[in-house]
Amino acid sequence: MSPTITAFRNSPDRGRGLARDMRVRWALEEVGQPYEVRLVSFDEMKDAAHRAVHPFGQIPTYEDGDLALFESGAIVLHIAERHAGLLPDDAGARARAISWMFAALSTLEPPILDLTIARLVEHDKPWAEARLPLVEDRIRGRLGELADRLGDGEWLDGAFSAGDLMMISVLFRLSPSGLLDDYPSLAAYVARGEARPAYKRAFDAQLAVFKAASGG
Ligand code: GTB
Repeated sequence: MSPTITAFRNSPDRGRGLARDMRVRWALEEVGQPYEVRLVSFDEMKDAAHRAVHPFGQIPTYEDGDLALFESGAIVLHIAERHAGLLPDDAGARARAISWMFAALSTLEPPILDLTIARLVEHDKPWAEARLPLVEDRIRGRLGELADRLGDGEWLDGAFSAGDLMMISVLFRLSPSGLLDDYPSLAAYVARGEARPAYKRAFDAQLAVFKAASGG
């Protein structure tokens, strides 16, 4: 049996691959694991049945036999641990790749999410204009540090890993902002991720959902 993941029935990102099912799809494509997708509406996400799997009523989830997981990081780590291709065999390199996954989720993603909230949710607040540059500066600080570490490397630590998959997925969320343009090595790093055949398959699959939902 293939695992089943959940994704938006009508993604507000209009198929741009910004929702967090994208990283799970990408991981499954990288390891060659076929999967099913259960599309859920915003209402269905808040149903008791969905909350039994995802306590916060969100996507993505992952179900495989008796196992039900939520949190994109935990799901990608689970996939990476059970299949070859996303974590190195060497114990130290494996632990470092997992560190990069955590860095993506807990050091880079929070300020990037703050920017989305500042632009989409808080834009009409009286303090929004003053806050936006502070949020952007926090992101720039992290991008500068990340660019320093990446240097002229292809990936963050040797071969492509789940750490890169998660970091690129998080950085990709900056695409609409143009902030990555000031960091050409990071923009190129994200582009290398997007060029991977597994990324393209995952992207096309989530885009097909949007196209079907919008009748196109
Ligand atoms: N920490 C969790 C994880 O990593 O899995 C966060 C999960 C999460 O935020 N899920 C969002 C969700 O279900 C979808 S991805 N939201 C519905 C809800 O909370 O009711 C976040 C997202 C949403 C929309 C866009 N967009 O339109 O561009 C991008 C990302």
